[in-house]
Amino acid sequence: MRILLYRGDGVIEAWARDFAAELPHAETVVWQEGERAAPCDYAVLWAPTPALLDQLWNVKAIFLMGAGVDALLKFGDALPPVPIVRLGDAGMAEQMADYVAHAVLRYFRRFDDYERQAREGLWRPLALQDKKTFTVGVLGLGKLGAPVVRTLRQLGFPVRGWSRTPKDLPGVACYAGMDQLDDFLAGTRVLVCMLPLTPETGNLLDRARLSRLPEGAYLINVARGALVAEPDLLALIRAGHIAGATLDVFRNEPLPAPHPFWGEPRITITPHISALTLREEAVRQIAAKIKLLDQGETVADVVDLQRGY
Ligand code: NDP
Ligand code: OXD
Repeated sequence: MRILLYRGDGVIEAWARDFAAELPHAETVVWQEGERAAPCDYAVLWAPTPALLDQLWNVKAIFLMGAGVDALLKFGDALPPVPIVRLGDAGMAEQMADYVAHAVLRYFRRFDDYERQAREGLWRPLALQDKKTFTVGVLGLGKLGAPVVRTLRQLGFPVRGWSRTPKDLPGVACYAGMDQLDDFLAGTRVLVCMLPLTPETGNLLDRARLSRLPEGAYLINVARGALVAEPDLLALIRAGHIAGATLDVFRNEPLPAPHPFWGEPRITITPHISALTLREEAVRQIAAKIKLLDQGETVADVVDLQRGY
């Protein structure tokens, strides 16, 4: 069996070493731009070029080194007609839960305000907010969203969730579909975005939808920047309707130097790190799926091209 490896954004050698350890009978081939790929059974990649995709029409499956598939699906008709398999959790859910819990607690306990006060030399206790009414709403209840919801419940927050298809999660008020989105937003104090970027979800959080949130609501986006209409968010923060945001993802990454988000103190910025791919866990998961496919079995996390995730 031959496995082609490629990472458009970084080093691949350690991946090749780990695959060799997990699948000792497989030959791993690191593809370089400008090369003609040797015939391969599987490709494992991230951020491919059109030239690479063009050479993958005969592989049995393409595996992604990440959870989001938007950057691959944008190739449309140029995509090889083979199954595309993304990572399912692979250690990312715990990181997401840590990140979101931190951001929610930081806003709930007013640590931003205390930091500002400390810089001004102010010793001033602020009113404690009421946790019973401090509802956190999570958009997206999938491999990453569902564990985040569980963590928020454990922290004692009222939690509501929104997905495409109806869900039944213990202790969570579940909403589904566009028809229920406005109601979901109207009762959400902190909105956490964990949706895939698809033709249906792009710009979902525009001025109209963000305005449905109650005054003083807070946004945490750990999914994809293009889910949010950035100028609308900024305008609503400046108008005081949205209290602030913690953003890990942006329409253009790295966030360009002159972007107004950089200068807005109510926006906390991190560089797309809320859940990093853990190489060893990812290789273990992909290798296990390759073994299953090779035995003619089905695997989880195959992307549905119609849905776009
Ligand atoms: P999943 O595919 O497991 O879950 C997606 C969830 O979104 C599902 O609950 C799905 O609903 C819901 N959804 C999709 N489309 C719609 C829609 N039109 N309306 C309502 N709900 C919808 O994805 P993951 O949880 O694994 O990952 C989510 C996203 O997180 C990834 O797509 C990626 O963009 C982002 N990500 C970001 C990282 C970072 O470091 N910032 C790292 C990893 C991922 P249903 O359950 O009904 O299908
Ligand atoms: C992913 C990501 O989708 O890193 O895995 O954003």
